[in-house]
Amino acid sequence: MQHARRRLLRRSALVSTVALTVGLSLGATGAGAQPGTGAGPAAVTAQSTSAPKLSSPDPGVMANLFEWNWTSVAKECTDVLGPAGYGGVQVAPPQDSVKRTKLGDGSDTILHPWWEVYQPVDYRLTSRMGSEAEFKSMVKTCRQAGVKVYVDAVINHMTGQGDTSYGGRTFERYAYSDLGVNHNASYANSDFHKYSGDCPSASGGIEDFNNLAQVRYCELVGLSDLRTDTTKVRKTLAAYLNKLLGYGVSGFRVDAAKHIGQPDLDAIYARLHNTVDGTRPLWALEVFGGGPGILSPQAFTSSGTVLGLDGVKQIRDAFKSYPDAHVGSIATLKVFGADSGLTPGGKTLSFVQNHDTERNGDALNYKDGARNILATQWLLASGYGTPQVYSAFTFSTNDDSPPATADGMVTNTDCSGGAWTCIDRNAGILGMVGWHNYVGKAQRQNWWDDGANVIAFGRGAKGWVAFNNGPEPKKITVQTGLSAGTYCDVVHGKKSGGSCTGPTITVRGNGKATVTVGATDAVAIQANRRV
Ligand code: ARE
Ligand code: CA
Repeated sequence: MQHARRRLLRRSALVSTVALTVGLSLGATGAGAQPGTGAGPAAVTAQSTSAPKLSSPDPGVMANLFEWNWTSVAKECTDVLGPAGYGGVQVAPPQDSVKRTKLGDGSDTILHPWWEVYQPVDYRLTSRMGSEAEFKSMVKTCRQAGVKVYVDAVINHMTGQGDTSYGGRTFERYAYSDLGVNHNASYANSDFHKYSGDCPSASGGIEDFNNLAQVRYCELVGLSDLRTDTTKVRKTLAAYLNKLLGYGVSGFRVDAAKHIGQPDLDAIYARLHNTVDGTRPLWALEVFGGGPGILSPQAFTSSGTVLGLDGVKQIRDAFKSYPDAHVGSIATLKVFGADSGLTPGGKTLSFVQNHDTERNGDALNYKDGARNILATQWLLASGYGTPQVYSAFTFSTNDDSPPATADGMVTNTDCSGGAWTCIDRNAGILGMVGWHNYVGKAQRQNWWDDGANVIAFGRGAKGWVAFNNGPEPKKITVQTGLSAGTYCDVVHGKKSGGSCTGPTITVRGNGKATVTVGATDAVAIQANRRV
């Protein structure tokens, strides 16, 4: 008990130091995330009554435990994420969703595909990941472990199919009674763009992803598009998100943010309460690249943080494997971030893959094995964005359900059976989470590469790392920027007492070290892990 409490105190001291030193550039993000004057009258009223403007702090490294059930998320926070120094965890959409009782068209073979959760029915937290009580308890447990919780918020639309929900409610499309928030508001026809006349496409769906009105007002893959431009819908959505904030949630990944649009996003954000920590909530907007002008991820950085979906493709192309087994060239990563055309790091949630891109070919995925781990370790070392480590379930078809009961309820994560990837627990990744936290915002220096697939760099005098994406081990002699000494390789070992449980690396008086980096492997040292 005493021991656990001491550990907790130490963690929170660590977290606040990280927030102070690392949070500065994100401080600017938070300020920028405050809606501007164009947010409309509703936003202005809400803002004048809300607490003083505060920025959202740097979340630190986030694990994205996609569709882990709440009990398993809680356990992971306590057993793995907190002790390793993860600052946050992103969880799947927790609101009540469609529960399919029959298959769709002929191509449809899976009754409870993973994507059921993206079809809200109401805002009670009765999902396939667990009950409202389990959700609340998970948030509490994670926070006690020093891990903040970020929720995937599905607020652009309601369901596109089905008639019953995990919470046992029945509905018809465009008529969802008793939503469970905002005095049990309901949605009726008049709350959907289908009936507002704003959608210009013939089919009522988004036929052209470059057409502004279609993107905002038409239906994304046939999902009932909410009139987020009305005060009633904004109030209802804000009531849902404020309920989550009240439970201790620290912010949101906003699903389909491109389809809500900046003015509506700003107006909804202006209605949000502060987090229980007294800061503004994280507002991480899902905007796929490719759209012109106002539809581009860059154009959403004035409304919040954005997901690094273009970065995912650059990482894939540098490492390469999926789907054609070719090796790319990680020497290209000397330039990565705003200088390679991506959104600025301080405004970006960066990752190697998420649940869409691991399936659509845009990204490396768990099937790339060591190469995927290597890329994740590189991301943690790069200093770009707020890095997420994606950890989910294995699949053979794009629609596969996570491991679940016949009824669709997700079963507890079992990291031994091969059904879950548990990448967040990989020992080398855990080592790099600690390394990332230790080097903080230290500048990259002493870049070295072989022109192909071996790279090395330091972060100030605090840490040094090398990656080999090639098929053979490679011996390199390079400047590390660290002072002379023998250091524990935190990718393959841990410092325990005065020694390292894995290999060590010796830095000579001139700062140079001679190191062999294994094939598809990394090594990393940090100034506070000297043996
Ligand atoms: C399912 C069925 C559909 C059915 C629908 C409604 O698959 O056949 O019509 O239900 O009944 C996820 C799944 C969908 C699923 C949906 C609802 O991926 O297959 O539909 O859940 O259950 C665009 C959007 C972007 C969106 C992607 C998928 O801009 O916001 O499409 N991503 C988020 C989530 C998804 C989720 C949804 C949104 C919906 O991350 O997981 O869908 O909540 C170009 C464009 C992009 C476009 C991209 C598509 O790059 O520029 O804008 O992304 O193509 O690849
Ligand atoms: Ca919309």
